[in-house]
Amino acid sequence: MYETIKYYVKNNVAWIVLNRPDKLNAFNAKMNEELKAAFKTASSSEEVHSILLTGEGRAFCSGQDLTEVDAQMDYGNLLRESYYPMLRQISLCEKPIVAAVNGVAAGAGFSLALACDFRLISEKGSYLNAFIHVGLVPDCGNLYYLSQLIGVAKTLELSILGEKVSAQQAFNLGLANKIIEVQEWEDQLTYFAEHLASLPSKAVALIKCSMKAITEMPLEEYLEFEAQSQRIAGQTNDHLEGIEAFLEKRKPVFSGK
Ligand code: T3D
Repeated sequence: MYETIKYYVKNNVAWIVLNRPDKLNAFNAKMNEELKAAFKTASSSEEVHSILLTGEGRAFCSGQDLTEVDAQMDYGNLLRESYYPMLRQISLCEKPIVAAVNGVAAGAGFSLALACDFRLISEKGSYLNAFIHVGLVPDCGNLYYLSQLIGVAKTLELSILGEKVSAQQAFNLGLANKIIEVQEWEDQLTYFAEHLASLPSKAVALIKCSMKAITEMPLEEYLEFEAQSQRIAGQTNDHLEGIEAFLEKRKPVFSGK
């Protein structure tokens, strides 16, 4: 049984629900591990033809749990050991994966939605490339996926300014396949995932594999570059200040050091 997520299969769809609502479904090590296990199970199950990932409560995922980071930590290693195995499991999956963005998707939670094949966003949903607010660089493949979806200029804007992207803006940018009204949320996302599950699985898998072949090699190189950058960013005073300010619920004052 899982502690930090829910997992069940219905009508050939594996539902994976991030389940730490008190922390807006922030990632901790356990959730990373369980998410990886759930994607592995869904990937290998004959019963499962599509996967739907969403969040319990009012958020999709608020990124790394900031109450569990330690200033002494090597973030490069944390990414390599905890996040990348989970992301690789997603990348290896031949079945279509839908991120159902029910609320805010921030930091690594935004990256997680970007790593999926489809994004359905609730009219209450939003994206936030929050890394800059805690003095970090976007990680978990964020810039890699984001620049493929929306281009370099918009990626830079979202990443450096760190402004919230509403559901409508996300749709206009191409970061959502569909906006869903709140009262239709459950029905529409179920319909979408079950429709995907009903498509020719092999053809769907081959399309996914073809897309991956285009990008796989550079991603490995990029992830290593990203891990190095994050290690450096994680050692700055501005990162410490960002974390302290977040925990103290005040505006951070960055020094550029
Ligand atoms: O390699 C490494 O490990 C580094 C990796 C980094 C990857 C990252 O993801 S870095 C970015 C981490 N995420 C963030 O910086 C986002 C932080 N959260 C927010 O900015 C805001 O919470 C949101 C914009 C997501 C939502 O705002 P709002 O006003 O709707 O909710 P809130 O009041 O801020 O949050 C509600 C509760 O959730 C609150 O707890 P409380 O006061 O009710 O007890 C808040 O502390 C908690 N929470 C929200 N996000 C996180 C969190 N707790 C821990 N970690 C979080 N990321």
